[in-house]
Amino acid sequence: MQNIVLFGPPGAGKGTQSQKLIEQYGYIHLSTGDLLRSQIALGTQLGQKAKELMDAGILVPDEVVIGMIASELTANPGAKGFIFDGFPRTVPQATALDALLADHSTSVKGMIALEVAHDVLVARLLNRGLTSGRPDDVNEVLIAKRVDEYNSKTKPVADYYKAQHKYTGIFGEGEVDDIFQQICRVIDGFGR
Ligand code: B4P
Repeated sequence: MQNIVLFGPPGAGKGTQSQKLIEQYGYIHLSTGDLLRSQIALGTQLGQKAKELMDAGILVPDEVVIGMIASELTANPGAKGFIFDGFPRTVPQATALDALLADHSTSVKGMIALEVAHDVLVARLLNRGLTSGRPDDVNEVLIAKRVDEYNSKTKPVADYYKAQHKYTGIFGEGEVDDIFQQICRVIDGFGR
C-alpha cells in the first residue's frame, strides 16, 4: 500500500494537487479539512465545535481528527493507498498516524511538501475567498492566524518526517500541471 502525506501551509495547493493525484493513482483522498466541513454541513455536534475553531483559523483538537482518520482507514480495507491532505498537522497527529497505519500493517511512504512564499499564499486564499464561501478565507487577519498556527504547530511535522528520511520538498509556485508532474516523479520514485 502506498501512503503519501501531502504537506504545506494553508493555500499551498494540497487540495488542488490531491484531486489530480487520486485520478492518476487511484488512491483514496483523506482531507481532514473536507471531513470537518462535511461534519459542519451535517450539523453534527462535532461539526458545530469544529466550526468555531476553523472560522477563527485555529486547529481543531488532535483527538477529533485522529478519530476521523482512524474511522476512514477502517472503512477502506482494500485501498491501494491513501493521500493524506492536511493531516498530520501536529507531531502528536504524526505519531498517531504511524501507529494507526502499523495497526493496518502499513506505513507512510513519504511526505511531499509544497513550498510557497507567504505573500503568494495570502493572495491565493483571498482569491479563493471570493467564491468559496469559506469563512476562514475571507480576510487577511484570519489567514495570518492560520499561517501562525502552521508555523508554530504544523512546521515541526516536517522535521518528524525528515528524521525518518521521508521528506521531499517541491517548489509549489507556478502552473498546477507542472507542480503535479514534479509530485508524480517523486511518487513514481518511491516504487510500489
Ligand atoms: P484545509 O481544508 O486543510 O485547508 P487549507 O490548508 O486552507 O488548504 P487547501 O489544501 O484546501 O487549499 P489549496 O492549498 O489546495 O484546513 C482548513 C481548516 O481545517 C484548518 O485551518 C483547521 O482549522 C482545520 N483542520 C484541517 N485539518 C486539520 C488537522 N489535521 N488538525 C487540526 N485542524 C485541522 O488551495 C488554495 C487555493 O490556491 C485554491 O483557490 C487553489 O485554486 C489555489 N491554487 C492551488 N495551487 C495553485 C497554483 N499552483 N497556482 C495558483 N493557484 C493555486
